[in-house]
Amino acid sequence: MSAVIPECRADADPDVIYEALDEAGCLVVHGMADAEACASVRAELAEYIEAAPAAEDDPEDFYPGKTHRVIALMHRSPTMRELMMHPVAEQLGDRHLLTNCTKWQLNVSAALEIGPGARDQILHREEDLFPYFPVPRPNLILASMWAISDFTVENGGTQLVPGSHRWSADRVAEPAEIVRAQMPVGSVLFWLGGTLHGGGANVTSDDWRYGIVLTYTLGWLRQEENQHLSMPAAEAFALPEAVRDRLGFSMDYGDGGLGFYDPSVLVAGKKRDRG
Ligand SMILES: O=C(O)CCC(=O)C(=O)O
Repeated sequence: MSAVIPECRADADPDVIYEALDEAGCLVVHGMADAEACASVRAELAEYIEAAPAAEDDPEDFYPGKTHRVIALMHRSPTMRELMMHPVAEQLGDRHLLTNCTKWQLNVSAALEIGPGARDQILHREEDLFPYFPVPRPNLILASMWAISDFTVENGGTQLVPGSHRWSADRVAEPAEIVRAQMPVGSVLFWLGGTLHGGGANVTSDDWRYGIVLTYTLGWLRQEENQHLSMPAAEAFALPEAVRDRLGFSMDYGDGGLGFYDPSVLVAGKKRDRG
């Protein structure tokens, strides 16, 4: 039997959405962003994408060549900040991550534009960042990929191995167990931190496949992308509290005060800026 990524609409029952994701380890949700929002994201990030180098050769590396990569998206794209707070993403984060923390936070924000000639990325698990936990690991990460262009089998649609979030570390995916995400612009692919996946090859199309990756992690883990350096503190503290929390500018109150700070330092910083 060939592998399948389940699909649903953003207005489906939240329990049905979570159960589909939990069961397969991946899920495409349609109708998450309208065409106007996707065009705004493109416009806001255009100068950074144009400036991002896409290696011409294709090294035997974790990251394939012929791909534009841009990070710090919460600083660079106000529209992406709004999309980050989409109720479906919030509900999935709560259901998946609050099992192991009291606050969850953005882990990585990256625009990935895969160009003609790019090869398949090596399959990996987002949670491989935390090798100290044995596989299958407890819930540590939720990942999402927002389609800013159509994703097809030909143009680099993300490779996924449904069900692999429950596999042991030594099981290797057979070709028939790997499926490529196909979705129209405005849909979002969600996958769990334990699900094997990787960028897709783009060897038969002339398109640049454009997706925005937002991954999330537990409030008490270190963020893979240092959000405190990707977003100036003064800017973070001008954002609504819920957004700032999602960026990780708050404490995880579990059994203590991880991430405590003195707000008067921020005020002092502002005074210094004013000269
Ligand atoms: O581009 C994709 O579809 C997935 C990218 C990915 O998994 C990565 O860059 O680690």
